[in-house]
Amino acid sequence: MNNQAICFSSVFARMKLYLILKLLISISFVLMIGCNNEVEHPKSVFQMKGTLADSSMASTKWNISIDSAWARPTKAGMMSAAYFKLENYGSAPDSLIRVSSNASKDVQIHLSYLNDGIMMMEEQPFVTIQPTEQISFEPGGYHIMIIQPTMDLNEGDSISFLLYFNSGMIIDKTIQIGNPKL
Ligand SMILES: [Cu+2]
Repeated sequence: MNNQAICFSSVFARMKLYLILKLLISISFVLMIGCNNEVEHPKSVFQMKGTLADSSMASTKWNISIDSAWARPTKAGMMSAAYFKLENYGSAPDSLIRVSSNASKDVQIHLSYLNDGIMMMEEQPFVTIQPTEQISFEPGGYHIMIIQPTMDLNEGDSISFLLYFNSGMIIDKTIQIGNPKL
């Protein structure tokens, strides 16, 4: 191999490395957008989406249950997600508008979706549940993102959540770490 050929192949190798790096950076950027978006949602977002349930404390019977709840094990400072089945057996629609936890000061409502074969996720300002409706928060769909938990979340541990609804209802829920079905 002469000098020129060696030079050419090393440029080619560097270009490949550059492209791989670029790909990795864009993937991590997508993940960052998915998880670290701390943007406050102004009221206009609620109005834009136009589906926030119009439930007032006076007219709503608070009849929402949360079953089959579990959260992913993880280490402190990493990411976890909580899943459950939400059911509205009351007569009025309601919307889950905020979630907080003792495990992290940054807990978000997320929705995962496929975009060109890549799993993405996006913060949701709220999730509306109609009377008699069941909504499953599950891997690949809605989930509660627990960003950088302050403690290790080990299988069998429990963490607590407060789920705030548009009606004014607040559900206090203890959720176990680890999927009971696995
Ligand atoms: Cu997420």
